[in-house]
Amino acid sequence: MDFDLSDEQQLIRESAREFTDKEVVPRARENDRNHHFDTELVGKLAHQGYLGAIVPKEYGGAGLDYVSYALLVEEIGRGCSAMRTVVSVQTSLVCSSIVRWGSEEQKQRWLPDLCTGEALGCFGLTEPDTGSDAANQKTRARKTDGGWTISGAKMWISMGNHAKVALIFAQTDPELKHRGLAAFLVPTDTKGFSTQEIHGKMGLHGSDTASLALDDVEVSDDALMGEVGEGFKIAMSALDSGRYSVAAGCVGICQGSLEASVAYAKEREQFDRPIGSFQLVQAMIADMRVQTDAARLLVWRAGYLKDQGRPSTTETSIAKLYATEAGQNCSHLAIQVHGGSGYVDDHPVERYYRDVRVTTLYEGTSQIQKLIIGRAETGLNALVPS
Ligand code: COS
Repeated sequence: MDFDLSDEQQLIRESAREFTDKEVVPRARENDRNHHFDTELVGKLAHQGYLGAIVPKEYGGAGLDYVSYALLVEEIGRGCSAMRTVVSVQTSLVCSSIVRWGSEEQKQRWLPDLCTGEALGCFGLTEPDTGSDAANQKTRARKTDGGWTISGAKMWISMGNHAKVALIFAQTDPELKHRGLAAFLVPTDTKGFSTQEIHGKMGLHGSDTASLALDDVEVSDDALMGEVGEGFKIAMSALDSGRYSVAAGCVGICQGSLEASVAYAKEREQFDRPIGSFQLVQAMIADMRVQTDAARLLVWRAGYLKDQGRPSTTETSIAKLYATEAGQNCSHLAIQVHGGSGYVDDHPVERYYRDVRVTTLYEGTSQIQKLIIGRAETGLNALVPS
């Protein structure tokens, strides 16, 4: 077993750290306060090659391995979860799906623009009545001469208001259940496609979140990605990458919580001593360190399996479950270390605490991850009680 990163991976990590400290961190608080989706910063992420980092070079990506991808996602996640969400959705949910399932024509059409940030993509799986039960899509796709007509609604869609292409999952034949689903690459300027911004989120204020409406949206046959009936597999394989990316982002929140707490505990004095010299404060710091390390190693293990082309669904769920829960614990502890100062946005920990909350919900709740892990461990399906 080799826990060392290669020289190239170390370089990727260092440059992502530098980029995050120089470009992402200074804007994070204001973007959060102003609920501003920072498209200029998205352009900088793209310029760094962080959108589509795992896309092969021939399609405009950086051609990175999954462990390297985790390193850069961790750094962006330490800086700002709203920007990390852009990287995760664009790269893992949209680009990686097109790389794996798209036709050559679809790859040529979308990947170069997605990698340069010329186009943003969104992932249209969740619906107002369809969350954990992802196979139960109400959106319908009806075959027409030379194409498809799609109607339905999607909910909680990151980047939905800015995307040029939406990966839409729709049912073609309800009798077939999950085997009737199909995936479509829908240009968002198609007639009948509209979006609305979702307001009132607890966190991720710098992220764009939308509901989508598809009202008899007509697309040609070349919008269909994969075969009819492969939609559910496409969605699940996208989530294998998306959950990994969310987990890596949460390692960034853990690391950021730890670093902010160590710095504050050394500087803040009470009883004529830095609070970091108190055992109970060190206990909190130790808890953060342990959870950060454990989360990171679980992410790297899942990445190692992905890089080898080996099955990684269970290990990805383990990493996602642990890292998202660790992110909540660490940001919670970090506020405790900061005391009253942690309750306002002078320090990043207040934002970490709000931003991390969604990560045990989106891309599969913690409960869904436990059911996937439990099924793998026992061979018994407890997903839907019979
Ligand atoms: N990659 C490729 N295919 C997969 C897969 C994966 N990771 N996981 C499952 N599949 C395939 C299975 O092989 C099976 O194929 P067949 O039809 O050929 O047998 C099919 O998909 C159905 O799989 P499974 O039986 O596991 O589906 P279940 O209905 O039992 O469970 C859960 C599906 C609940 C795990 C799934 O719906 C899920 O992950 N829900 C959460 C959805 C989610 O994360 N939403 C957030 C959206 S993004 S914000």
